[in-house]
Amino acid sequence: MIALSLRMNGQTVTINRPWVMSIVNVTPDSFSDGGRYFDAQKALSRALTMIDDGADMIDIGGESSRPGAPSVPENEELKRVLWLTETLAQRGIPVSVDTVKPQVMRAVMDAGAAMINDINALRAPGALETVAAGDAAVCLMHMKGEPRTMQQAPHYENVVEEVFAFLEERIAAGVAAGIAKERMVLDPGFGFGKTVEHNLALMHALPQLRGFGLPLLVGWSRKSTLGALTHRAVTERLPASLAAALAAIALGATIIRVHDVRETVDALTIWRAMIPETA
Ligand code: 7PM
Repeated sequence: MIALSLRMNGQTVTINRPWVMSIVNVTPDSFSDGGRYFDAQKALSRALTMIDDGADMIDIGGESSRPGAPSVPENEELKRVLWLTETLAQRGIPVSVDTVKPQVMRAVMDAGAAMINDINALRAPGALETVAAGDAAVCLMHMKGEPRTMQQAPHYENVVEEVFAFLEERIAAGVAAGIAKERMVLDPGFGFGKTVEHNLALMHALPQLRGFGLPLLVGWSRKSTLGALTHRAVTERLPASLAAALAAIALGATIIRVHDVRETVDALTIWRAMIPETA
């Protein structure tokens, strides 16, 4: 693959092979068994297992972006993500935090987060300034509408043009606020206000998205488009998720966001051994 670089916390890292970002949700519905202390320890041990399995980065989320999910107050979201961010960062593990809230962004950057993963692309008031004042990398993701209602009949004249124009505008807004392009990662936001057809059109356009010259992050893991194409329930979507991850890499994605780290790392290892020029 063509190497790209990314600046995170003052260090420019060269990305010369696909990175696996692994999902750790610290929301109440992602734990079935009780108290906060136990939850935190469980999340930590999950994250450490994922690093053992070959994850390059851990993406911590404290607010579900599931359609219809209640929004989480700032202090509650912070309570969920801050300790884990700090604990992993102290061990030298690159941490990304999935949040749209400036106060959460500031606190996790102070705790050592390497990336802010914002499904809202820094559109919240104060988000641009907050990221500009820190030095974490930032993922700018496209979303049409808001999580609660985004899957209710999303419509585009031309989904590819619209997503490109959106990302171009968010890059410009970031640069104007003082965020260096070298800190940015782009994401078309599969499933965020998009039908199956929209998602596939965007997937086919990934090679063009590389034209921005920035690393691309993609998340296909277990998503409903994979369910629609395979007629599989969410718990049965691992094969589809692996195929989607490899396809995204072959089309130019740099970072893939996944639930199933071991399986994805194995699939990538074989892909890279066999078709090295595509990954
Ligand atoms: C419901 C809807 C539950 C969507 C969970 C999700 C992405 C992300 C998510 C992505 C980036 C999921 C998503 N997806 N961040 N956060 N890119 N950058 O399926 O595709 O994990 S949450």
